[in-house]
Amino acid sequence: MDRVDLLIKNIGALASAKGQAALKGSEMANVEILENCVIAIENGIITYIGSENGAPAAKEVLDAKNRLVTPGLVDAHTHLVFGGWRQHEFELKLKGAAYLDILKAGGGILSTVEKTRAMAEDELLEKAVEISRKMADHGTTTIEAKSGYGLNLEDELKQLKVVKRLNTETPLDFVSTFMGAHAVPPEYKGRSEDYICFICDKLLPVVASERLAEFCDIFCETGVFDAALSEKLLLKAREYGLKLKIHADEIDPVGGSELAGHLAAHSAEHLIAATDEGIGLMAESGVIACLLPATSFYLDKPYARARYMMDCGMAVCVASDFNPGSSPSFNLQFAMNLACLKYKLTPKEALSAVTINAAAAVGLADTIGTAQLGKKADLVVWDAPDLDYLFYRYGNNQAEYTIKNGGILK
Ligand code: IZC
Ligand code: ZN
Repeated sequence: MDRVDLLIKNIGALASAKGQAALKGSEMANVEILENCVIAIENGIITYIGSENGAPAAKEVLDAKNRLVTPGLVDAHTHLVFGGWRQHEFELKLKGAAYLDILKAGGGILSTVEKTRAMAEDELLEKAVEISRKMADHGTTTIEAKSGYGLNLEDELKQLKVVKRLNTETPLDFVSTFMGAHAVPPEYKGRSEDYICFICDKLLPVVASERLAEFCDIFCETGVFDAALSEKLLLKAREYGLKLKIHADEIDPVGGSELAGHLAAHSAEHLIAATDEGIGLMAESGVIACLLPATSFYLDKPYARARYMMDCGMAVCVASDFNPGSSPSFNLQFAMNLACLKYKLTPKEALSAVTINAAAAVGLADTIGTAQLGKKADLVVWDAPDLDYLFYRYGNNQAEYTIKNGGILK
């Protein structure tokens, strides 16, 4: 018999959910722990999980040394491709300037737009490749990445092309989200409706025909885009075949979660200020709650009501929201700690939130998000003996090995 490509042996505990769909509410605790096992990988796919006795011979063996293995982390919400950083706003923020006030004054997202427009596609790519490498070092194997720092035809397409190239020029998988409606650009100051019309008429058709995105997202927020404009854009995006995401009620309850429910959006993001009614509507229509606790931490805001959403039957996903403003950390492990400490998720529930539910949030639950036969061999060997330990420690990178499509990246 031919030898398989890779055998991970001496796995102390393999922790993984099962299945090909998001886990809702109490189902999120359905994580199985298999002790003392091995995993065989062929052509990037998991082909054997079980005892070492029955395992196939392998060309390469990785010794997990009795540590914990989980599916690779899926970061289902990032603004990965951007120019510059925003350290010049840090003191302002420490002195009490609010996120939306900085944006209103032409800073925040708009300061990143200026720097992103000024960078060439290749430079943006180089920066994103470098960051994605570090994300993989921290256990992340699939990344959703949004545009939204171009805010004109040329620079939005430039960002989306970078995401497309990341897929071919790095070992990781990227899911592309078009977020031209991230802010009102200076050229359209005070004319948000005209800008949405521009996106609908000029940008969306190109994004769709060049197949540059799978999802469309919008920042539905006070002073950015209201619920009516958000609905207009998202309905148009759906006509073009894009799946829908919505930054809903991050800071103020402006009808974003209700809209997500009415539209049966694929996912709704943030939801810090979501109302009971909005949560009820989203639960009814199967919207995935993509929660971003590192942003609550960094903006010093309340934490989304994850447990309530789960009690209402929603599937909760947790992501980093990595971006240069409200969450300048790509370390998904920190968001996982906060999911336990602030949302009060158990380690099993929090693991589901960053694996199977995150995979579902980016439309990939059939191929990633669990360690199961036939799924992609995206795995992390943690410097941890068990799942509780992984979530209880914080502040240091606990990923020992990151395996993507059967290849050892770290
Ligand atoms: O660059 O500030 N919330 N968009 C909506 C962001 C945060 C990213 C940013
Ligand atoms: Zn975001």
